[in-house]
Amino acid sequence: MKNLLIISSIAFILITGCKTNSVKTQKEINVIVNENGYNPSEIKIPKHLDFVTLNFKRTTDKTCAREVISKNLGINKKLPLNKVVKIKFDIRNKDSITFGCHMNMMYKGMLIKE
Ligand SMILES: [Cu+2]
Repeated sequence: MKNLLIISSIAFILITGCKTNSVKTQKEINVIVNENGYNPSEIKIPKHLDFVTLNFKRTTDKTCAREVISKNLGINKKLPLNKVVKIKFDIRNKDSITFGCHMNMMYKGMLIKE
């Protein structure tokens, strides 16, 4: 019985340890999309993060940035007006990632590890 208690408390520590760890490796950032493109367009994230979720919200029709495309990551998502679109970026083994609209010239965004 005592052994079982010890084992279950070790398991508990391991599970909660993993949970804290996964929180540390993820982050959510809000990005507003308007006439000026993605705001912020340059997003700095701590080096130790593995994933970052950007919550995009397009707030105007007067923009060409109506989607988020990142070819390297195979991301291509439409941004409906005034709806939050969550996009998870896998940033493991990457220093930076760029994303943009379909033309990929006018509006650009960048994730930079530092
Ligand atoms: Cu565009």
